[in-house]
Amino acid sequence: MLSKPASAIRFNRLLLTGAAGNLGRELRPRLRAYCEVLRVSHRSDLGSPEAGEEVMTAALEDKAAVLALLEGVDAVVHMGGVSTEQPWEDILAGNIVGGYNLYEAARKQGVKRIVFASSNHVTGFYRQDEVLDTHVPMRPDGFYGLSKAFGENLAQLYFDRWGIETVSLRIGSSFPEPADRRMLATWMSHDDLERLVVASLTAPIVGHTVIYGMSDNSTTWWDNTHARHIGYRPLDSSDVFRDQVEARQQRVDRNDPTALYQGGGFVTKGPFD
Ligand code: 15L
Repeated sequence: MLSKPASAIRFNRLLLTGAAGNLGRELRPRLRAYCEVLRVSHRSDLGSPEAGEEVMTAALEDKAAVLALLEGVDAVVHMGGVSTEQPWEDILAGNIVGGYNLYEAARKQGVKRIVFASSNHVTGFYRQDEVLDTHVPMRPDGFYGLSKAFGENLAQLYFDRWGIETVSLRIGSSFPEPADRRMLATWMSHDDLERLVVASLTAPIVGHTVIYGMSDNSTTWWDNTHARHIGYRPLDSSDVFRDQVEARQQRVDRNDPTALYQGGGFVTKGPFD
């Protein structure tokens, strides 16, 4: 966790959705430092609030619950929804219907900034020998990536029609350490995730900006030139793990689609029926 001065508090009430998910759990204690009140939500009960928190239970497909969730909120960090390839019905409920409910609630409640956990799987069918900027056409690698593409388009619509600003974070692989060679390119430390979310919340003008969520890795497939106004500066790098990752995974099969495409294992997952 980063050390912050008291002046780090910039919001009255922030909402964190998906607070019990992998990245929600990481962000929950970190975001408390940036607001007077952190409202945390999940589809299942989160138990008692920590100091400085409000806890709410809301399934994203429940329109009325999501409308109540956004009442009195300055900005949203939207980590909720389905975060891997899953049966279509779950993706439809959490990411498509849920995304619509969230933006409709933002419009009705006057919330003006959303930081949206999109995913690198929006462009997962580009090859690992290509370097993409954030304006290339989407090439989702599955139904999950497709739902994140919908989320980004939803964000664009709500900015163009109603002026609600979003930073869509195409998050790579945010884990304690890179697990394999692919993650030498896609890895983002949890401290860099915090830096990215805070920069996205506080940049003065963002419209709808797309930015890849990665650390300062030597191997990279993504170029954030078009998002430099966000002011995100990663301070960590997968490079410190390179030797051990390469020792663990000495060979890469060039004929394996999961090695060829940026989406890795996601390019062959599902559908599930
Ligand atoms: C994602 O979008 C997932 O949420 C996460 O679990 C990782 O698998 C990540 O992508 C990745 O591409 O490594």
